[in-house]
Amino acid sequence: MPMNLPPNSMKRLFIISNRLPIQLVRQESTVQLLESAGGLATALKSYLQAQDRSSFEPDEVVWVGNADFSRELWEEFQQSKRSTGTFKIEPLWLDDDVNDGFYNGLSNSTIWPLFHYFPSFAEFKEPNWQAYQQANTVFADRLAELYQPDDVLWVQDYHLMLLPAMLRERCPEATIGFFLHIPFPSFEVYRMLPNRWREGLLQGMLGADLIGFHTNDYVQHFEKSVQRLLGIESKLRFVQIPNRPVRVDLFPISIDYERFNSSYRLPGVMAEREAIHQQLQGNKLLFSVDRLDYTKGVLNRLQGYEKFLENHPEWHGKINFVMVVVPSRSEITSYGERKQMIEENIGRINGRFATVSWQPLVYQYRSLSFEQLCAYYTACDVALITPIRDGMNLVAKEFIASRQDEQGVLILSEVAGAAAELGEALLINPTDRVGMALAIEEALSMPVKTQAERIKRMQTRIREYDVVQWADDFLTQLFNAKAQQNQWEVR
Ligand code: GDG
Repeated sequence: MPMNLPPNSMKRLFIISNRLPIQLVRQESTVQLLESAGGLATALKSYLQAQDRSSFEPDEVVWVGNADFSRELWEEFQQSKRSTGTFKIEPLWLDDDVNDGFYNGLSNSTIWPLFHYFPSFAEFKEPNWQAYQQANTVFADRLAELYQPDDVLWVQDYHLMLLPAMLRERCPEATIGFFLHIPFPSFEVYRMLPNRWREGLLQGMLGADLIGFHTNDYVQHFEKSVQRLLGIESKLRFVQIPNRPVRVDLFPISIDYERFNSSYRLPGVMAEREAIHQQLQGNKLLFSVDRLDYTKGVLNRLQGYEKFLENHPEWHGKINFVMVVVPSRSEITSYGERKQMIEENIGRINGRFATVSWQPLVYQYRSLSFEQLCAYYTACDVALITPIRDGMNLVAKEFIASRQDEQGVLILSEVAGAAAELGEALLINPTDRVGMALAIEEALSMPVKTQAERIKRMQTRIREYDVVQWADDFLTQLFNAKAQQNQWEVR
């Protein structure tokens, strides 16, 4: 695709997300820097770490987001003159009550459930909408202070949907991109938001020059909502705002393929894998890892596995399912309740099938190190990834990339964004327990040659469109969209 501006015309790249990708914690007398988990942080950090492969060379990358640490800790860290890595950090601090209404409230108890097709979990509380507006305004005001011509502002995700328009108001000439990491739901679901909110969020996003989604479906759902609620048509992927058409397109997010693929031979990963194999004593291994979230389909997965055990007594004693659930959003009631339900179901299934020498389910409620994660990806026979909805799902791509041995089978929900690219996986409907049980059986009996053929095809696709390609594609289109708008104005 031709570039209308030279790639290095970007002065600074601002990545703007709700949370920063790092945490600071005090350990004894020093301040330690820890990495934050989660899809958005993993993807963008991977991009920044692999920036030597990118065609964009900003003078500086600045990550703006809410701090999980105090101002005092930040000052102490700065005084120690230690670096935060390949990018600078610009922390923000929201008042506690604003943060609660914004983060736990509107972001995670309204937009998150609704956009993942859980309308019955969605709350519609006016104070939360106010807090959401206030939080977005704090971001906008700070960015307006920092902004200089030729900076690029890349706003991330559903917490900051109002921000692009607020930035446009404060910095009219700015180059602004917006990327949504979660699904954009169908119009019939989106319209369930109160009128001012649903129109406000769309107007907010339309402050950007380019709006990116993971899949074609999400793009179409967005265009339809803009047309039905704002009466603005789209043509050839441009929302036709007078004088400033806004580009919308799909950019399926990806991973650092090489990092996962080469992890296969890391000494730490090899040692962990060996330890797992010894514990398995020849048994087959099913593996899953997700944040604790009702969208990830953990309960359905348990029920599918239970059905499999029920239908296949011949597999009893010969298979283990390691299910890792990573703590997340524990302040929100629906998340705590879900944890209890998951643990009750695990207890029930183990109680139903376990013997003195065999436990069908091994549950770990914690996060794994990178080495442990890759060891499980490469030790398992089947990865079970069964979200009820998922914007993309990076775990699916990481599992495929890490299989340098070209073995293993991916069972993947058809409503994860990743399903659009990973058609060689065994695609299942996450609500269909019988279908899931059949897929487990099919996966366990798949010939190694077929496994290799499928994995190789998926690996080629992920390698060709890795996270660097994803970000470069987005930034290239952002510059093109801006240039096209400028031509439009001249006309
Ligand atoms: C959102 C969207 C979209 C998880 N557990 C551990 C661990 N992880 C890492 C995985 C992966 C990331 O966290 C999770 O990414 P997902 O994409 O699967 O899910 P979300 O956090 O919900 O991400 C999602 C994504 O944004 C990007 O746009 O794909 O649809 O919901 O990278 O590896 N990493 C380690 N230990 C763990 O225990 N080291």
